[in-house]
Amino acid sequence: MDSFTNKSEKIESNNYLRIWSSLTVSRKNFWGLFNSSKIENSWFEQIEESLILSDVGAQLSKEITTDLKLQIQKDYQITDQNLGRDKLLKIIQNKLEKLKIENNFTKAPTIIMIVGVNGSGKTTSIGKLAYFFKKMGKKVLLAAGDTFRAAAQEQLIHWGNTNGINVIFQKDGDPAAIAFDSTKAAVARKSDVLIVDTAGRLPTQLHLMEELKKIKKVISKALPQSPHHIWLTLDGGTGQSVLNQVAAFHDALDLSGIIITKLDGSAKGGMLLALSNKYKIPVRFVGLGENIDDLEEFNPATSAEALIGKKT
Ligand SMILES: Nc1nc2c(ncn2[C@@H]2O[C@H](COP(=O)(O)OP(=O)(O)O)[C@@H](O)[C@H]2O)c(=O)[nH]1
Ligand SMILES: [Mg+2]
Repeated sequence: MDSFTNKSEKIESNNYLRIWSSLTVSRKNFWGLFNSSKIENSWFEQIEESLILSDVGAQLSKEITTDLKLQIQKDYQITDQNLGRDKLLKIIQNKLEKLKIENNFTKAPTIIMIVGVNGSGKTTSIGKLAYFFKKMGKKVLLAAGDTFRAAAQEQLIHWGNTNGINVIFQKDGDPAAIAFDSTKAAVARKSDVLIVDTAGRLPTQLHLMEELKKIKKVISKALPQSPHHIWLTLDGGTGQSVLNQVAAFHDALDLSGIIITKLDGSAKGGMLLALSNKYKIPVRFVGLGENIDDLEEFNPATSAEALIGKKT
């Protein structure tokens, strides 16, 4: 029992450190705002500005700041910025909690389709997810459904080889046919999880959005009630414009999850708040680098703290 507790605590703190080190750019915006023993009116303006600079969006930044101000005015105990920070943290955390869901993949096979714009991290995330599921003891199968670029299939085959996982691909194949065959194969081979890669596309490319709907449909023909999940990858550095991507993909496909990638780069993370304000689509995972284990399940408390910084 003891060794188990120690181990899980260690994992928890590792996760914490990784998310913490990822959002430095956002945190910098809040530097020096939690030191003073007095809260002046200008402090609220600075908080609002820092939220905007962290990609939270102008309107939501205003709402959060107004809420913060009201709460602080009501609570006479709060006199210094450090206590004000605690209130801000709670407001942010509460919003992020709306994006959290317990990942639960008990159906076998669970079919997961990954969609998103070019370069948003679909194939890389699939590689990391394969590793994640394999570590859980699950039998994983991958489908190289990005037939648009030959290199994309090779990239997935590489990820498969790294993990000792089978990848289904067809040279010059049709993505819907690959998705159909892979789903049948996942059933026949008694796989626990099948992850289907797709070619990147812009939501404005309507014929390509139709193609995704077709892929979804043929998967359901191969196995009724599937795909069980359709997840959208979003580049964490994209800022506010991700909302348009979410709207279009959700409209077409009824998403059941989002993966925010590249939070380790210059991403500010504020778009998480923007998402929580507008959608009820859970953030399943966050990508924190290019290595196979650079993927974490989304954690609202850790992310909130990483966004604004620790107590001073
Ligand atoms: N730093 C970093 N790079 C990432 C992450 N996820 C993907 N990438 C990189 O982003 C680029 C595009 O990724 P890819 O998976 O090919 O995108 P796709 O076109 O959506 O399949 C590649 O160079 C990846 O290595 C991440 O979480 N962090
Ligand atoms: Mg790809």
